Amino acid sequence: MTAPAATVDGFVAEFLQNLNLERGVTLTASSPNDRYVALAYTVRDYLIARWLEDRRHLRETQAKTVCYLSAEYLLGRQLQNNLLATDLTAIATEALAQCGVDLDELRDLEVEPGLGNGGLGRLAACFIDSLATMSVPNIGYGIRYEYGIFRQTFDDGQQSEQPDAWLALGSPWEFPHPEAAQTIGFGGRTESYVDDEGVTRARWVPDWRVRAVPYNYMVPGYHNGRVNTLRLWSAQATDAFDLRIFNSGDYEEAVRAQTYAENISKVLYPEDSTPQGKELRLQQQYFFVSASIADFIDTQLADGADLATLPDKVIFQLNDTHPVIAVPELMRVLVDEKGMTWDAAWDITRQCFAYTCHTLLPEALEVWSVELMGRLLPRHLEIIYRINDEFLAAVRERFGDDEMRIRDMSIIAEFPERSVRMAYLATVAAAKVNGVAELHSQLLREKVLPDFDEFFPGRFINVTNGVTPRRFLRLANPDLSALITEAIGEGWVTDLERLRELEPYADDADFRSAFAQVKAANKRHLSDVLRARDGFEVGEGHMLDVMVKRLHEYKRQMLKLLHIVTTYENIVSGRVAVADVQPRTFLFGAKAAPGYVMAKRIIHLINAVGSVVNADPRVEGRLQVLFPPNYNVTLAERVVPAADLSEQISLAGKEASGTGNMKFALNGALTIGTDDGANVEIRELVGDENFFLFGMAEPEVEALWARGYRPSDFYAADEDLRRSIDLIASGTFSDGDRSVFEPVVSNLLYDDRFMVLADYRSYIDEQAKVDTAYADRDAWTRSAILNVGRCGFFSSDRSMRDYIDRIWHTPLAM
Ligand code: 9GP
Repeated sequence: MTAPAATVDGFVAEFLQNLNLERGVTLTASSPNDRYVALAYTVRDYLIARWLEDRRHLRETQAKTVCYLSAEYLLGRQLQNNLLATDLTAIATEALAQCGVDLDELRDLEVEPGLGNGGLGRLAACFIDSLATMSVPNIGYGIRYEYGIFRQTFDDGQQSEQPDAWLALGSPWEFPHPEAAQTIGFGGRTESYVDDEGVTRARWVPDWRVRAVPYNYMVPGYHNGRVNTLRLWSAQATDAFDLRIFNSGDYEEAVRAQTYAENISKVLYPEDSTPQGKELRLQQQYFFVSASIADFIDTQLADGADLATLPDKVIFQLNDTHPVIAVPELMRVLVDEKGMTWDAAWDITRQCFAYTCHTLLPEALEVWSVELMGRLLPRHLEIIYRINDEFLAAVRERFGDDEMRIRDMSIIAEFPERSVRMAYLATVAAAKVNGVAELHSQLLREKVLPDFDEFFPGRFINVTNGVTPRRFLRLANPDLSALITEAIGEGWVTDLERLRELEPYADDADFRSAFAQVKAANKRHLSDVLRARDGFEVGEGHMLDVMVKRLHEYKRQMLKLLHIVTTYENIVSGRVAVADVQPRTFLFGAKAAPGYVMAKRIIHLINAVGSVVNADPRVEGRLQVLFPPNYNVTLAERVVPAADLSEQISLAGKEASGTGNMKFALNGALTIGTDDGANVEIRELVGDENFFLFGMAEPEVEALWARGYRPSDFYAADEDLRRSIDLIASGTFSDGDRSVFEPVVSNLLYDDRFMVLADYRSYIDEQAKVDTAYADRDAWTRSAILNVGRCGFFSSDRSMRDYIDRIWHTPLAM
């Protein structure tokens, strides 16, 4: 099969044909959705030949493949990215114009697949983009949730959640393959039996099953003709299952069973960093990893391939604890289904997995109760027990009968209930365990898993996260991209370290002026988008101060809000002249997990403060608070290029890495941040003078906890803080009703787990420095250029090279 001619005429012909054949309409009778789908099919047509060829080649060469196992992929819109990858944007624009169709209008029709919560899922999407661009053999495996992350709306300033029906109009980017479905078992029991050779073996007899149907998505590399695959699994009832119940005459029960099975891939769990330990979630996890392992062995390995060589063929990268049930699953397949000895299977398994930990929050390290695991996956529980027994025997051999240590290192926890610690299981099984930023990896070794680090020297390493420059610079910020290309040539898009060549331009007044114009144009563009979307306007000439990320107490949106309230209070009480305040638009974007009550209260408070501030003539033209609902990848692509100031203000030691911080710096925003996650590395690279650092470092946080932290002491000692908290408590932002935000206030004064009050003074003082710095616009622009020039390290291409060198040892090209 060959691709259509990459010419305007070729594109027009293909587009019109797709309208006819795929949509059954003519151009004149077509709806916008028809045109969007036909366009998507046309772009696909240019990719398919390469895709088929790459898949054939991969099967033939049996090159070692990275199987990325991730419960989340936050992809963002596909159309523009695929046009960029195939270098078809100009041709498509012209071809559509000849048909009287506007490409931009069609682009805006696409509903992004929101199959992730935040940073973790977006990272997975950046990684598969980089692997394709670097021609590394890769299959991304995950779940095709029918409903992705909820759509957020505000009712009276309070979050409400609507289902995300991203598939309502179908998705032209997916290729369903029901014929390649896998059958996944659940429940039942295990039994032992004697095989033909007289060996006693174990087997699992599940009592219900679902079908896992793969949907393939193309993952094109940038301008290299390479197309990798993302394979997402959708759950369907098995025929056997339905028929059995149906034949018993219970039609309703058969329908119920079908719904039960299909529920598995129905909806993405909306908890970010704090999994809830729900049964359905374990079902989802096992469902997709079991299907993925079977798929790899059945369809990627050559017929009759020797499974002993599996580690030469694949590395399964575990994206957080969510897919860790893959470890006992591979053991089960090798021992129970393929007849290997336990030791041989364990030897293989240990080489086939690597584990990335993305958190430092203890509550985010998943545990599953033994009761649930035994009920849902009885054979896996047996396997986990045996892995644990052998591991603890090795620990005993090395350290003697140190019961305390044994208890601390056991994969099975005894309190508060017997449960399986998935991070421990992953650590025991993985060839390498990595954190996602230098500080995070260090804390992981020293604080979270120190016994394991001692026991497995060299197993723990760091790979600092990165972001794809294709989507977050080249696509999202076309004007800056053009300016960069004009200065240093094209190569930076796939070799981001080349941005270093921009450094001398920071001292070039013409370049600074052009750079500042791009920033101003991006702000106007954002303003246009927000006006159409939410009726908002970014203040003309304002500094755009942005905090966009999931709403979580550790990220400290509350601290940002206290800064806003302090600034406002200082003006309205007359202590600070309005003319002395740098005009700023504060922009928030944040979803809260639907069950996270405090996070939702904070959203309510941000909106409430915004309503009062935005309506107060005393600060008009000076302060503005915008909180567009439903922050997602599509909006991020508009916000990031427009920002002046990037807020990365988590309590030190809590944010594993952050990736938004990288996107902003690469787009020329200056960071105000704590010494946390990848902020540390950003500051090292851009230089102290181009970064606003504040707050306690992690050891100081620890020391304060150890001394005994009393937030009310900080409240009592700082007048600005007192006035700000009192203003919130007074009901000023809640029509005089003091009860509305009382829980937020009490939480700050009497609990404050994330030490907002302890870092308040330092934050306010640093914000004053931000104001002063912004007043010298030219010097600010210089710093912004240096941020761009020095952040090439944060390309996900570099992250992928680090994974290849330090963990995967896969070939760099097929
Ligand atoms: O919270 C981390 C975030 O700091 C990091 O950038 C991202 C990607 O590594 O992962 C997040 N972790 C989770 O969402 C759950 O562990």
